[in-house]
Amino acid sequence: MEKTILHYDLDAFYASVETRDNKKFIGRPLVVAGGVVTTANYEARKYGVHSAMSLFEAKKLCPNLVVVPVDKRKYARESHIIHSLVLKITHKIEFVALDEGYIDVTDIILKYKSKESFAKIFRERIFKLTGLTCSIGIGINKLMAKIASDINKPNGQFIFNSEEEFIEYMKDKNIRKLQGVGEKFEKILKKDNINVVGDLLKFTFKELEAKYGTSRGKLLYLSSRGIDYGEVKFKRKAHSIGNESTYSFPLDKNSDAEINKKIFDIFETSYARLIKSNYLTKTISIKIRYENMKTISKAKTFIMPTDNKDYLLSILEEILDSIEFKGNIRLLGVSFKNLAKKSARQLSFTEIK
Ligand code: TTP
Ligand code: MG
Repeated sequence: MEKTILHYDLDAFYASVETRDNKKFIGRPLVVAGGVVTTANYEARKYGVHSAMSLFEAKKLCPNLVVVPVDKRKYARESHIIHSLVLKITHKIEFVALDEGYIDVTDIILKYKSKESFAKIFRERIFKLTGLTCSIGIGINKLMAKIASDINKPNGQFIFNSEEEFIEYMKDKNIRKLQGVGEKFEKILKKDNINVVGDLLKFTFKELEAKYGTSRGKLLYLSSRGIDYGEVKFKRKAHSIGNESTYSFPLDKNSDAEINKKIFDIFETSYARLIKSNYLTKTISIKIRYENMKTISKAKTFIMPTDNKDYLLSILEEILDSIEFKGNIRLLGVSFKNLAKKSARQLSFTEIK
């Protein structure tokens, strides 16, 4: 049976939360930023301000810009409210970011008048609960739903009912609309005179594969035709315990001693949390965010769950030794994953009533 997949994405998420909480910001260009813009509201976007831009550059483009610091915990709370709402109706959901997710609504939609009315009700429910607007896309797979949710952004919705409808809409759109076609790939394609999605329809899979390699050929062939067999995967949130610090003055990538000291301090807090929660861990992970917002994490998993501090510290050092810092650092974090309750033990058959 054909599926119905919904993709939702909150509008200017961090910025909308901040505006909701401070009415005097309404209608003013605003960014949520440290040294770098995480998001710009739609008023600021009119000036060309966008995420990943330095705050300095953003202020140059828009001198009367309102700047609000990042409060990740606050946004995570909103995200949690939305997740709880969705989980009340279905577990067929894949949360892909704090403000974004796919829901398989194949069965649910049957109880509603139409896809349009379901999408509208969904947006209204989110607004009522959080005071935030979101955009929704519905398609017969994830690929279509994701592209659809962007079409009438902000506070809008769009629906593709079939591959034909998708192709009809996309054929004259820029190839950048396809997920996976970034700036560099776009340049390559344009050199080959492939400018709009419709240009891809002239090629067979074999031809695209020969030109651009198997994985990119496949991406182009399938996504230009709206084909996607990926399931909505419900992933339980990985349980982890940890701590992280953000630096408004990024740490110099060459100051090893300072960086190490910071990591060990963060470890102390994470470790205290681990002990307090009565968990053992099998994985330590270090997270690093650079000035340009690129975030990496490096983890090491060991065989036996443990909470032995010396052992964990030795693993932490091993990970640190293997990292080469690629830029000045804006955030550091240490977390423990693969957790097991310390008191957990196997029940014997006689204990199972
Ligand atoms: P997005 O959904 O990409 O952007 P958005 O919700 O701000 O705007 P849109 O209306 O276009 O959906 O990202 C969601 C949040 O993730 C965003 O509010 C801030 C955060 N974020 C960063 O911290 N850094 C980034 O580089 C990006 C792109 C987003
Ligand atoms: Mg968003």
